[in-house]
Amino acid sequence: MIEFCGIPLAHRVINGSGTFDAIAARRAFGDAIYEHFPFAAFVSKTVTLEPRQGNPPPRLWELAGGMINSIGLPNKGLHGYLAEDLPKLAELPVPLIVNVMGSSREDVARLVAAFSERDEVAAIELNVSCPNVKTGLVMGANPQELAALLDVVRPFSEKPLIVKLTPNCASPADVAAAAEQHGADAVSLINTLRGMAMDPDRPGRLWLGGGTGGVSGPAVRAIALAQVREVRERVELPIVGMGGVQSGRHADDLRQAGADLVAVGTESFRDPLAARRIADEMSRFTEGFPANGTRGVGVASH
Ligand code: RRO
Repeated sequence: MIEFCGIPLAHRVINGSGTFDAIAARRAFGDAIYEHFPFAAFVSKTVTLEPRQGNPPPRLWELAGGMINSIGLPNKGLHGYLAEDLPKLAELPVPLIVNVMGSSREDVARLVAAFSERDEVAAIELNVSCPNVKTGLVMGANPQELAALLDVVRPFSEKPLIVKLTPNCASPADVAAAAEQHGADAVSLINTLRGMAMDPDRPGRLWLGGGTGGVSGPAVRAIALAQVREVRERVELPIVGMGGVQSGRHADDLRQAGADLVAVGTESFRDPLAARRIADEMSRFTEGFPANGTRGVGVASH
C-alpha cells in the first residue's frame, strides 16, 4: 500500500482523465473488470456544470506516435453526473477522483462544493488544461489566473484538490508553484499538447471537427518527462505524472523524474488492461523505494 494525499492506494498507477470509461467497461466485460481493475484510483472524465454535446466529428486522428483528440468535453453536466454516473462509479473497487472544469471561477467553485459533500469522492481534479475548448486553458496557462482560481475554490472543499497542468504554456513549473502557494494538494501533468491534422481528401481543410486537438501517446513521452522533472524541482507537492506511458520502464522513468503516481491514458485505448501490466512491471523497479516516492531528483550535470 502507498498513500497519495492521505488516500491509501494499492499501487502507483491510475488513469488519465477521460481515457477509460469504467461504466462502459463494466457493461462490456461484466464484474470481472472490477475483480481485476487496472487502476489504483479512478479519475472520471471531466464534468462541467451544464451538459455539453462535445465537438463535431471527426474527433480523433491517429498518428505514428499516438493520436490527436478533439472530443470537446461531452458530458451530462453536474446533475446528470450525480444522478446517473456517480452511483455507478461509487461501486468501483478503488477510490474515485472526479475531474471538473468550469468557464468561470464561480462555476468551478460550484462543482467543487457539490463534489466535496459526497462521501463517494476521494479527491477532486481541476481541469484547467483542456486544449479543446476556449475556456479553461487561460486559467491553467497563467500562474496569476490559477492563483485567483484557487483562492476562490479552495475554501469550498476539504478534499484533496489536484490541479491538472497544461503543457501548452510558457512555464508549467511557474503554474505548479502558484498551485502550491494557493492551497492545491497535488498537481498532475501533462494534459495533451495542442496539435492539428490536415484532411487528406480535402486540400486546405482541417481533419478534426474541432479544428485543433490534443496530442497524446508515445509522441509526448519525452516532453512529459522533462516537464515532470521541471515541476518537481519547483514544488514539494505530490505529482501525478503522465504522457505516453506504455510500460513499467516508462512509468518508472516518470517516477525517477519526480512523479509520485503515474497515469496511463492513450495506451488504455489499445489495451484496456494495460495499466495492470504496467503496474506489475513498475513494482519490479520500485521495490525498496519509499511509498511517497522520490522527493529530490538526481540530475547528471549535462
Ligand atoms: O474532452 C476533451 O477534448 C479533452 C479534455 Br477535457 C482534456 O482535458 N484533454 C484532452 O486532450 N481532451
